[in-house]
Amino acid sequence: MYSLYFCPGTCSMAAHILLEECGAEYETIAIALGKGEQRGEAYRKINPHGKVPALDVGGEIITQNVAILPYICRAFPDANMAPADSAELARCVETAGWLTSVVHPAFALALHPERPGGETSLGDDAEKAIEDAARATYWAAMEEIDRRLSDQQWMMGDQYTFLDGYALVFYGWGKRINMPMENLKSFTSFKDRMIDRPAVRKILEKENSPLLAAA
Ligand SMILES: N[C@@H](CCC(=O)N[C@@H](CS)C(=O)NCC(=O)O)C(=O)O
Repeated sequence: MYSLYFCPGTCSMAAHILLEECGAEYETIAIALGKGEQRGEAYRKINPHGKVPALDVGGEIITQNVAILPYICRAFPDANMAPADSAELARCVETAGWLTSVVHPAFALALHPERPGGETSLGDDAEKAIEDAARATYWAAMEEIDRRLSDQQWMMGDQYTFLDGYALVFYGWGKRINMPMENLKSFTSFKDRMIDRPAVRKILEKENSPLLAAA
């Protein structure tokens, strides 16, 4: 039995989708990020870094999407959610690493350009410059994913993998920061294919995702 600490609409959706795709037995524990629950004493005992997702596997806590997603795939080999070939697996993790280390931080800065200043306001001009740079980085990443999907149906080609649920998170975030995601035809078709998958739809419904309203 797995317990997933998550918050709707955040990057924890990738693990949520994957558990469902794998047919895992799991429960979910919602952490109210908007109320700061991730910084509270109780959740710090689960993840001292105060972030979702965290996956509890019989008392062993795993954090970070790049660790959680391959871990789940390995626990459910029959679900075939990770490439069997070592080089292909490395490519898959490579893209997950890029999403987590480049694209995710760009989204966070686009949404909260004031955060680098901490307690001290950086001023409107500096915050605007941070926001503009973050949005440019994010949009370039969305275009890169769109190009990648132009001649393949899934992020890794013919095989549907853990990377697909993770990529969907970023499509949703692009909409959230008012980017013209529908102009990215291949990425948008991918989003539609994802929504057609029963496991994905179930999680989007459970997380009350705006992606369904837009579909
Ligand atoms: N690199 C981490 C990032 C985790 C992360 O930043 N999660 C966000 C939600 S998308 C979070 O918990 N934010 C709460 C906060 O920063 O206070 C991963 O991929 O698991």
